[in-house]
Amino acid sequence: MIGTATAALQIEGGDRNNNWYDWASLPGTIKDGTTPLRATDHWRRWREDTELMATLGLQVYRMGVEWSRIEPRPGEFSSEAIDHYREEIGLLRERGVRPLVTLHHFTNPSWFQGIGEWTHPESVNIWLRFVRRVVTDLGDLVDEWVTLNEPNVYAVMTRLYGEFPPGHKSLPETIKVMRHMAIAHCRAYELIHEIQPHATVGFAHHVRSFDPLHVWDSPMAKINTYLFQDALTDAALGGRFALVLGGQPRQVSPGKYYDYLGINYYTRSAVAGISDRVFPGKPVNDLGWEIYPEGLTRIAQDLHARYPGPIWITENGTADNTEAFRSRYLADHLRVIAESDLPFERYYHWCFVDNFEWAEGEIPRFGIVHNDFDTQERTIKPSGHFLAQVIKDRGVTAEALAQYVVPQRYRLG
Ligand code: IFM
Repeated sequence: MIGTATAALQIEGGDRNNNWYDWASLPGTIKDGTTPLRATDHWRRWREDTELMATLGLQVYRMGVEWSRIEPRPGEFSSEAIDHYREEIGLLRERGVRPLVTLHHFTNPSWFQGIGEWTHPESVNIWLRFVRRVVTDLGDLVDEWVTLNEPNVYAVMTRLYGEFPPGHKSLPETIKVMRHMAIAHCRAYELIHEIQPHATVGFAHHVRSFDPLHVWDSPMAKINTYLFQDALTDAALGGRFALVLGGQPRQVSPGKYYDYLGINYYTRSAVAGISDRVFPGKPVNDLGWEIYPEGLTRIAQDLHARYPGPIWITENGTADNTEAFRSRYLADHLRVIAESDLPFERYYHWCFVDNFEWAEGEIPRFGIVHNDFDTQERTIKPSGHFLAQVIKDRGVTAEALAQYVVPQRYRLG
């Protein structure tokens, strides 16, 4: 099944109650000086967007619910926010688009941020209270869940590189955040199944290929792979916490904590000593990320060998502001999936409408639908028409290839 993915804060607009609104108000934090207050105004335009998804024939949609809207003050839940999401999800279902709901995607209510967010000793329980509420209140409409989005990216960007709020640079804090989030995932997996035994639950893991730039960089590439993603894989999927993540927590026993393997795949890194680079002369997107479709199946193969299960590509997409290569990118990634004998079940393209891309602001465009941020007018891009055609034809026909893909070229880095 094919569709698109997104996150609440990146599209909704209008919410002043979360850490990204606060962060974006500080000078120099967002490249183009924009804030998520505008985004794509999806909070008011969700009907129009949903109808557009249905027009394109999208089969599945991964969306987020915004914690700061649902629990604006600790322990106080907003029935208006819940009702809003119920209406939106209801319309998706009516239009035949199956929802997959993410329970945490990079953002926190300001009050949670204020107490130290995921470094706080009670952070897991505090978030689980929210999870319980959402799953209880939406459970008659949704039974597919992503607990957390990219805990490794969250930990590294908030606490190591300092590019996401609170902008700290501390290795012990990075580890603490990753540990707490891995515990949170395992506990949420159990909790959701307790409330909804038939639920399908996983987390969206940001994984990439780390390949050595020179032969002598091989050990470092292995170390990066382990520290950035594999230690987290073992903790969150298998409940096994290595010493680098602080050892086995009391609250989690080794076991199976996934119903699908959620993979967010974008690129590979060329590891050179302690730096992360890009292989020279390879196709790159507007942000300079290498376009390397084979990495997707390499990663999936490796993950599946250790943790067998159905594979859901919970994100895959590219920054392409001029629509120079997005259809080719789509075709190349769908091809490696189609040619693989791994159990790929879902493909969620990132993203539907161009949106607010965190510290990059509104600059990079990842959407299959163009957004004019001033007027909020949506226009389907050629890649949107291409994806719709692929869904309709249940594959890439020679005609679609000739029309959308053949004329496109990648830029080389
Ligand atoms: O926009 C992000 C998303 O929020 C998380 N995964 C990567 C995307 C593109 O950078």
